[in-house]
Amino acid sequence: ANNNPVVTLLDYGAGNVRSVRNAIRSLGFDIKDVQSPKDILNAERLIFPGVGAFAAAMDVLTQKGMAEALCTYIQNDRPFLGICLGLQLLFDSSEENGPVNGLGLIPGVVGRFDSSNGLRVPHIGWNALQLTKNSEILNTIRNNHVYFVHSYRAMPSDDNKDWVSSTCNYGDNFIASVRRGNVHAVQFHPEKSGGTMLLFLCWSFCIEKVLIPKVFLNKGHLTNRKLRVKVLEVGNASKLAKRVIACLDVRTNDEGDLVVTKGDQYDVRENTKENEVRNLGKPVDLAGKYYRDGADEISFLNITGFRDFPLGDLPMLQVLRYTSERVFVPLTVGGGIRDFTDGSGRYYSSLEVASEYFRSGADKVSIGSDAVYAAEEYIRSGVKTGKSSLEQISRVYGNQAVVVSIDPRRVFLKNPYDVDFRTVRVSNPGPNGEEFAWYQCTVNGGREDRQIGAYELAIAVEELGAGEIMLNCIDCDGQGKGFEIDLIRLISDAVNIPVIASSGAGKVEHFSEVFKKTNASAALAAGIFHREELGIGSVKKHLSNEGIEVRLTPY
Ligand code: 1PR
Repeated sequence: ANNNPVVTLLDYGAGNVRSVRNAIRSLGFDIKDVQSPKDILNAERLIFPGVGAFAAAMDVLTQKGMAEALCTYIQNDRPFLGICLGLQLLFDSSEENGPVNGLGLIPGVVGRFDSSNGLRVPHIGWNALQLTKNSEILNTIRNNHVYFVHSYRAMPSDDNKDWVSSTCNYGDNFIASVRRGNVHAVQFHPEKSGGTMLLFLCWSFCIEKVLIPKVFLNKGHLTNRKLRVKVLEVGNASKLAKRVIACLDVRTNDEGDLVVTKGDQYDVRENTKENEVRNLGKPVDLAGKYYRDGADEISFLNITGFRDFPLGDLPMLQVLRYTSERVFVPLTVGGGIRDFTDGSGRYYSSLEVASEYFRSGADKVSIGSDAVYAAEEYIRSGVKTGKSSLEQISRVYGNQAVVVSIDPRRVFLKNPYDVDFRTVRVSNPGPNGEEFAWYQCTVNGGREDRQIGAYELAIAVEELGAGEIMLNCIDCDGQGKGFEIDLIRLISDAVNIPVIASSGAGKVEHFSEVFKKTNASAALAAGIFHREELGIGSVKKHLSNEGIEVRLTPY
């Protein structure tokens, strides 16, 4: 018989709660799923990880009679933890596709972040908390960054001040967490906030009963007390941190094994007689290592997805499943997200492909080629059809779940008016003294050039619903000579969504350079991490020494 404590999970089927499940299990709890309102009323501890849109969630809760049960449960001060939408639903109402009524337990209206002053929305990344209430749980993590991803938020007011336990500053001070008695809710994602935040999940349910799951203790190399001290020591959080992302380009090698590979300007084959696919390790192992080293996010790119059908590629789904059981920071997966008809004539929509990735543990999907086609069509016709993969996935899962990966190549120009695309004056002139360049988008892993610039693409995909841009540069990929600053500055100034700078990192100074000279929100690297030339910890330490705020981890 299993004596693990049980957590009841309210998963109303509107989206992916896999990461919450994984986090709860990793803490040594068993999970009981809510099937009926009675299960809510009988729960010993209830976690409500709200996902999807506010209105849809309220509809389901009301239809299933769960809204009433939830109100009763919370009003009776039973142990409760709401996460993200699970916090927002407690308020009076939301402006998301509304106004829509919420559960009405906390006074206030949930509104959208105001992006009119250039604030990047969604708010994605690791930010700091300001405690407004003394709470043992929050005290423990007070100096550490926690992971947020949302476009809507509730604001503190006189009417709800009894509830608010912490705020976070992003544009303005919004409510990061509420607490009253045994009822907790957080706007951030403890399940995605690294090891520190697992403690939050754990303690918010156990501390009163001093029931720290054994599994957790056995796993950690520190006792809770020591860990607590350690956590407090390293914390320095004061604002939104710049993110450091490890990227794993994944493909099947010639023996049929899924391996992490890495190209030079997108060529992943060794310069040998056999011309084999470069093999830098196993995807799940490497992801785990980068997580422990302090990566703020992990990206998997299925780099042959444009020609192979990803749902036929079960190992990739398996990689996501295993990784999401061990890695508690956001996971992005890309490659092959588009409509597809397989050999037997069965049609799969891009939404089905994305849904399968989400179900397997991805938090975001990244779209490359298909986003280029959608942007071209949109620019040509001026009409949003709503049918592109980008639009459909962002409508169902929210734009924070959709990244567009841009693979441009630099084209030098003598005269900036030679092309119809946005050009830049380059910092380093071209081979024939050219002082200008435009950045031409490509598809199919850089194999085909398209008549659209990175600037035009970025603006179009933001309008079509992208929540973030992963900005590669084929010329710099694998070269270790630094990021393409001219390009990253151009794009990060052009859009209001976060931009991830990618391609070319070779030393710690390249990371500080990109953050000092551009408005990138994150920097991504692959080769230097895989070849162990640089650790994520040393990158973070350097950034921190340079006065750039990053999330530090207690390990
Ligand atoms: O077009 O939707 O199927 O998506 C394909 C995805 O696969 C795109 O995101 C595309 O960037 C990626 N991809 C396709 N072919 C390659 C290749 O290398 N042959 N990888 C490829 C792109 C770029 C980054 C790399 C950075 C940092 N790799 O992922 O990790 O450049 O590298 P570095 O730090 O070593 O310089 P679709």
